Amino acid sequence: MRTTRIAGIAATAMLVGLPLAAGPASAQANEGGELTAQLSQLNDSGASGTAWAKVDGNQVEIKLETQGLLADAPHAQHIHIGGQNVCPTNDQKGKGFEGALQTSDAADQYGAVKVSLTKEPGKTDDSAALDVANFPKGSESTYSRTITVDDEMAKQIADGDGVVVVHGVDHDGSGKYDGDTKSDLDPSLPSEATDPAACGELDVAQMNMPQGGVETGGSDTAGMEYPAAITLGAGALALGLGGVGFAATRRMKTNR
Ligand SMILES: [Cu+2]
Repeated sequence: MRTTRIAGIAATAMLVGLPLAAGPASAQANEGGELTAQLSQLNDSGASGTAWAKVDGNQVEIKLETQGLLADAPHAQHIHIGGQNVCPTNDQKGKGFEGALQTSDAADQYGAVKVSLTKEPGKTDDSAALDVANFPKGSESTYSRTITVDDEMAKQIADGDGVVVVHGVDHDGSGKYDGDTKSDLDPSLPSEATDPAACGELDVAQMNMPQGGVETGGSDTAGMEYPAAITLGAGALALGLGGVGFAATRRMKTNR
């Protein structure tokens, strides 16, 4: 029994070794420079969105579509970098109105503002983080701009460390930014104007991975495992590999 199990694990390692050696290497390099993000609501804002970015040298081309935001109000939007480079969850509480999450409450998760996604002619560095006049306004928007960043930021974004955060939440349903709670970013503003409404992690797009799969070549196993990894993502890949190990163990038992 023990021999069988060890043999099963060894077989799993062999099967796993091929796709893993090729997959992450090509993903980390992010040769295509493309990233995508699905934005989901924070603070029960009802907002959502999608983002796509392409890093080419020091140029970051970014498109961002948002829905479900407070109508007729400006919405600050940024690429944050730092912390754990992740989004908080919708139910996460903070120091704001009735426990609302304020921007700084989740700084250890998504880091600081690094790129301000303003429209022309707004500046795009962190000094423009609250450049209200140049951010998209309204419940939904389609934003597109190519922004120049420094080497470090370009690398971090390309590596998947960027987090897109859209701000502005009408907690009390009054239809505008108001209330007694002051913004943690600028005490002259109500906190509603700057509280985070939606968040999405910019992950390396998987589109160019099939080429890497072909390059490993030669093995039916790599050919089978690789498309599964692309379609289902890393989490499912881990589950799939567990299944392979189980199947291998079963098969060896049967063979005895
Ligand atoms: Cu932000």
